[in-house]
Order: sequence, then structure tokens, then C-alpha cells
Amino acid sequence: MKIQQEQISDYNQRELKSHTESFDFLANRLTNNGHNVNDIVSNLADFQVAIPSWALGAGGTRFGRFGFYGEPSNLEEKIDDIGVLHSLTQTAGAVSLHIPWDIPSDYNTIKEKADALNIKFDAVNSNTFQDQKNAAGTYKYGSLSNTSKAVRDQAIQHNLDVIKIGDKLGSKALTVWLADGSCFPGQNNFQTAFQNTQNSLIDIYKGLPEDWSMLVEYKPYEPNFYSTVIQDWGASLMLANGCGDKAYTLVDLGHHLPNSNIEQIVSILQLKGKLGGFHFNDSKYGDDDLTVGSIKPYALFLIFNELVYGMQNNPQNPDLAWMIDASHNVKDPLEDLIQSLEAIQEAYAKAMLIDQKALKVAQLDNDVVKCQEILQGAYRTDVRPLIEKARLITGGAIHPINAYRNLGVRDQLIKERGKHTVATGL
Ligand SMILES: [Mn+2]
Repeated sequence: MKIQQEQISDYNQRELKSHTESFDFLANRLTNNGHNVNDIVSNLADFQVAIPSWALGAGGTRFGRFGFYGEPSNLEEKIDDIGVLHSLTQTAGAVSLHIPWDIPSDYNTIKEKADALNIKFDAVNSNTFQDQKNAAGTYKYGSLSNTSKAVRDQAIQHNLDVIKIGDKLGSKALTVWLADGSCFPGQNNFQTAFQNTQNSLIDIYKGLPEDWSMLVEYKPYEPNFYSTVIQDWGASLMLANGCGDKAYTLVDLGHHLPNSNIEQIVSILQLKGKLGGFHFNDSKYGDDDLTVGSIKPYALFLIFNELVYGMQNNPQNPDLAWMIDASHNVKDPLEDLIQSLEAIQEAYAKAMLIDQKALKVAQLDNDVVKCQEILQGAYRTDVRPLIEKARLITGGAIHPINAYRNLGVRDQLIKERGKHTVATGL
């Protein structure tokens, strides 16, 4: 399934009048308030978020999984789906592969397909949270932190293999998320587990190509329910610092205890030049993996405020690897991903409307009310016409969800793939 450019242009023609009216109105207002609308639209058009290769099928919980018709059953079809997302939104120009779920059988075919769809290979993800077929050692009691050297070596080798796979495709980063930890007090020696993890990460780090980076993700609980070895940003930062300049912390929105001040975490990590990657999702209770912006859009906006500030003021911090890390249990995964992409762009656009100069003055004056007025003034602006404009000028659809339904994409996928295909990895 490939969407043709004329299909999108035809669709846009029908929406153009209404878009132009709302865009002109907003652009005029923003320009009068001193904003450079062209810069904002062009930043939005440039912003690309990686789609993880495992997110194109239905997700599930430990209680079960309800499949979704027409799921991609191999990596080629997954790349096709990302192509659909990218042609509609022009924001999904990257894929983040999960190994071993998505090892290419033919590297050239996959690369050509991705190239033709304008999709890059972003960070590759290793998996030591499941045992692999025919593996000698088990990760039941940990991988990089395991008390057994043989198991640690197996997990290190897996990560080195993942780097090789990513290198063949043009990836430049390895993301490490560990399920390692303990379910019961006394099960683990915290210090030994941490030190084993540090040493294992150093061995992996040594295998990074020169222009690669390593992203260390953290999570406070689950699947281990008493402790995780890399439980928070502090542990991640210590491990990254213990490896070297090319190792960074990765923040996943869902990997925090309730009410953590995530915007403060990203801010300080950028100050220290150590924020390397960012995973988007949303949650109500824990790591719920819900659609981005569906529960706490204001929190997302505050996080983007810090991200934008960092991108503008922290040259010591690298460009970030952005990825959606959500699970699609009851929605069409492609529609869910479009909604997430739109929520990300919306938060980004609103953050760009914050008058940083005025905010600084208000902060220096300790004018707390004014500070809040500035933030909320930006947040309350309906920025959707700016996002529509960014899509329009890059060849995307003015309203991607409508276009997706209008073009009958899912029906077409079911026709091509059948009803009962199952995406790998879930
Ligand atoms: Mn994640």
C-alpha cells in the first residue's frame, strides 16, 4: 500500500479554503504579536519522530491481546506502514528497529524501500528482557546485571550484534532499556547489580562505531516490581558518565513515578549535555503507553517548553533521537500514531509561541502571575493551522486522520494482507 501524491493533493484541495482562512487569521495575529510565523512553520516541517518497528500492530497487556485486521507481518510491510504515516503527516521520517524482532532478511531491499519512502533508520533497540530461541543463558534474573558472567557476556554480545545490524542500515545510536531488577527485597545486591551493569555497558560502549551514541533508558518499576537496576535519570546519568562522552540518558515519558517533574529532568540533562533521546507516550497511572497528549497535554507542553529552550540555548547537548513509544491496544495503530504525531507537533508549536524574552524579564522581576500568563497564553492558542500549513508545504495531508479514512487505507491493507496477520514482536 502506497499513497500517491495526487491522492493527497486531491484531498487537500477540498480542505484548502477552510485551512487558508484559519491560517491567515492566526498568522496575522501571531505576526502582530512579534512572532516569525515562517520560522515556526519551517521548524514544524523539519521535526521528525521515529516510529518503532513494533508499534504498527495491535499491542496487548498481560491479560490478552486483541488483534487488528491488516497488520504488517514482516519488516517490509512495517516500513510500508510508516511510509503511509509519513506521506500523510510528513513527520514520521524515521524508523527505530527492535532487534531481534525485526532483523532484515535482505538489507539492500529494506534500505531501498526505506529510501524510496524517505525514511531513515534511527536508534536501534536491543532486547534482553526476553529469552531468545536457542540461547544458552536465561535473562530471568537479569541480563547486563546478572550474577552469572556467562549471561552478562551473552547480553553484551547481543548488544554488539544489534550495533552491527544498525550500522548496516545507517543507524547512529543504540538504545538500551533493561528489565533487570528484583521482585523481592533481598533478591539482589543493589551495588553488585549496578556495578555489573556499568561494566557490561562499558564493554558495549567500546564496540560503538566512532560516530555512534549509546542511549541509556531508565524505568522505576516493571517488569520487576521491587527494584530496577536503572530506576531513574540519576542512575542512567551515572552509568552514561561511567561509559563516556558518547553515552547519554534517554527519557521515556511513561517511565516515571506519578507526578515526577519530567520537564525539570529534561532541562537539567540538557544543561549537562546529557539528554540523548526522548520517548513519547502518555499515561494516567503508570507506564500506560497511551496516545501522546491524550491525558496530560499541558504536561507535554511544559516539557516541550524546556526542550525548545534547550535546543535554543544548550549547544552542549546533541540533537535528540525522538521516538513514539506507545502501545495500541484498542485503536487502529496507524490512526493512533497519527494522533500521537499531531499531539507532539501541537505541543512543539505551542512551546515555540512562548515569548522567552518576556518570560525572562518576568522571572527576573519575580512576577509570578506574568510568568504563568506567558506560558498559558501560548498554551491556549489553537496552533492547528500552523501544523496544517507545515504539512501542506511538505506534501502531507491537511487533516491526516480524515485523509487516512477518506482514502480507505485500512480497508486496502486488509485486502492486501488479510484479516488475521500478526505483527512480530508482540
Ligand atoms: Mn521507551
